[in-house]
Amino acid sequence: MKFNTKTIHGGQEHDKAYGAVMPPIYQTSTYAQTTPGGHKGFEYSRTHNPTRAALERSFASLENGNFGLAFGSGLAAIDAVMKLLKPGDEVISTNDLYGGSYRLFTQIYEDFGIKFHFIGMENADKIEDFVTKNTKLIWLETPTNPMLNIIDIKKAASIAEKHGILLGVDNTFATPYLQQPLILGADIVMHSATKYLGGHSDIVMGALVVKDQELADRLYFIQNASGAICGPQDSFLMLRGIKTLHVRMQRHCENGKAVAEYLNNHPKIEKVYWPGFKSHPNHEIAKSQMSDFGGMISFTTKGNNYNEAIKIVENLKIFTLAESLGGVESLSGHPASMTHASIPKEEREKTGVVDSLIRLSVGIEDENDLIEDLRQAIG
Ligand code: P1T
Repeated sequence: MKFNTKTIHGGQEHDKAYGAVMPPIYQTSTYAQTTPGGHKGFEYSRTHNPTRAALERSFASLENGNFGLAFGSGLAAIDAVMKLLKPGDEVISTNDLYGGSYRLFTQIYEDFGIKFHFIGMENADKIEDFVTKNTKLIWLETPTNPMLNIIDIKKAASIAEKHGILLGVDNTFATPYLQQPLILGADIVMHSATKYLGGHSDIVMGALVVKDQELADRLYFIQNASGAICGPQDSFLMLRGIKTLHVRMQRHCENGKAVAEYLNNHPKIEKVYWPGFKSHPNHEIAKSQMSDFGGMISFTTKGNNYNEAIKIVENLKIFTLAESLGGVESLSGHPASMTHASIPKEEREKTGVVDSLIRLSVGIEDENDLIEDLRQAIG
């Protein structure tokens, strides 16, 4: 089945009772048993729910995995991956990553005795320099949030395989429409499904997909034992959102290109971060592992002035100033004071998250309206 068919049919079957084309919302916490253990495969909705199960099959199908897991948020999904680890274990992570992931790693899991190495992975060979006998996980985002760095997944996977380490890829920015990490050798693919998968800024949810049965069993155990699941109503909405993922992503990419090129030619703009530019340091890797370049763009203004950046995001009218990304509507954000505020200033500035950095999630509105909005806001 091709990707554009999988978004609609992947892992789905018509409802057995009435033939409903969409899976029913099984709004139930529990299931009748005829005798203890005498049930139809469902006992309690933390463990299993038929609507969530339909969504988990869809996730698995989109990412070419065998097993999908849905969680109450993207961070709950990452949290489940971290629970695979034990005190003394080490993780090598991208140094440019979502501020909430960094906060989870440094303010919760470091206290539990996990050691994190945050490194620039633009040259993925560097990962190997940090491998020790305790390294259990390589964790990367590509493209990264918010600097749009590109990391060579295949190379990271070969290092992980050589040393018997798990490779987890946060595929939130790319989506499986653009990039399929399991095919490139990753063991775990993760999504903040809140973003492009849901696509309508109305659900908070996380996803994991894996190929390996034993790894899946450990993660299902954690999902049930820790309980950070999502409900049936949200599962239904997520399935509905996924059905248009391919169509939305195509437009996100077209509009993203138009906006990136407009900004790149603007005299007040210092630098535009977007993997579609030939000048992007890892453009060739982006071209080889992604089918297009997406709708996420970051940029800085000349002079790196905090007040000027704030004024631009305040002036934008169609781009809404808000946390999050990946919805049909365009959003702007100021990472240093919003999504990445939990990363200390010296740390975030090392990766490029300076005071004038603005992040755009380019939506699927008319591209001319978006460019006109930027023109009036930047001045
Ligand atoms: O918000 P939540 O669904 O828990 O997902 C966390 C998360 C994980 N990974 C990446 C790459 C993310 O971008 C996010 C959430 N990011 C934002 C809210 C944001 O505006 O960047």
